[in-house]
Amino acid sequence: MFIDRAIVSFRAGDGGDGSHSFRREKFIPRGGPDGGDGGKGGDIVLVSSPMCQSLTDFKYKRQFEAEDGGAGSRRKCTGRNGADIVLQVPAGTVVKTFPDEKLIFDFDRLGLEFVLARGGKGGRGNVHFKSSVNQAPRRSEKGEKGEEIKVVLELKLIASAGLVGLPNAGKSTLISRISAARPKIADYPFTTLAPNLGVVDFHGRSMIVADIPGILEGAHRGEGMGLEFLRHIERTRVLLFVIDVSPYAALPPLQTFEMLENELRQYHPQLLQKSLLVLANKIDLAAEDRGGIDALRNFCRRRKIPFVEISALKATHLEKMKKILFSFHEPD
Ligand SMILES: Nc1nc2c(ncn2[C@@H]2O[C@H](COP(=O)(O)OP(=O)(O)OP(=O)(O)O)[C@@H](O)[C@H]2O)c(=O)[nH]1
Ligand SMILES: [Mg+2]
Repeated sequence: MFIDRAIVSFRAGDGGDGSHSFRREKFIPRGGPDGGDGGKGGDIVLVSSPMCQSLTDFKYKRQFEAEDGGAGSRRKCTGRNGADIVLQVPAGTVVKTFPDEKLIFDFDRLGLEFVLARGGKGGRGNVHFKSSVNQAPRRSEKGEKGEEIKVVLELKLIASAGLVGLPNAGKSTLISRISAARPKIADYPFTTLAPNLGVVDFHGRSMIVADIPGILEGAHRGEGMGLEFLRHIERTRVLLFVIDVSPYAALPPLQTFEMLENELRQYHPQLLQKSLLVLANKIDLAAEDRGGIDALRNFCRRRKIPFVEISALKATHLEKMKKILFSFHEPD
């Protein structure tokens, strides 16, 4: 199962208590204080790792506790430090407070490390409290409490371009033609239930394209799979609208475009400020009457949106499409 959102509680370890003990040895009558310090509690650390692709692990375990520090003991022995817990998250994970969802940390690339909850400091043992006026301090400190926090982990895939379209438009077919991704493809809606990423190469350059589940009219009200998956294309630079222009499509091409645009607007108007590229797909099936396709083409011309007729299935005009796609994409 692909999990891209989880609510998880973390508790760092408490610091160990300081000790108050006194040196007791046969020939040293008043040996003085020798109570050691408590150890530090373990931290909870998150790391963005290439080994981790989704937040699935947090579906099954929603509570993590790092180890407490050990108590100090006699002969100035410091307690053991509690072990840290280091958890892997995929690059693209954002950490937000629960329940108000304020941003705490953004793992926007691989290899980042963030201490989410700090272990408590160990308490000081009574050796530290000896002074000229108090040779036998009975005082020692308690260990500090470890931090506790409940957060929302949310995955926003890191892709440069996203495929947007009605169910069955041919998005997965397209990504399977332009990258090594092999998503499930079938002649029914909602074949894709989780996003797929593909790396697309073009003359020595490459970019990541996300194939996401199809969007229906009313998705912003929860129709179909809703708009949840649009979160994955929030960060892309380019949106590719894949529009079925065959006679078997659910809606005429221009109407499809308008519906998709409207759903995106409802989700987040800023999505529409990205570069757009309209792909009229399934031209291999296009009818003699091209009225619908021409209406969409003319509309795109007026709006200055690049428009390419393709057949994902037959791999027609995909080079032309890639050329435009890469013209939007400046190397990071
Ligand atoms: N003739 C023709 N059929 C196509 C073309 N592209 C996709 N198809 C077919 O359309 C159907 C749906 O293709 P998918 O790639 O699964 O569509 P999708 O947009 O990923 O669908 P969802 O995952 O359900 O949103 C499949 O039967 C494909 O073979 C094309 O260019 N020409
Ligand atoms: Mg699909």
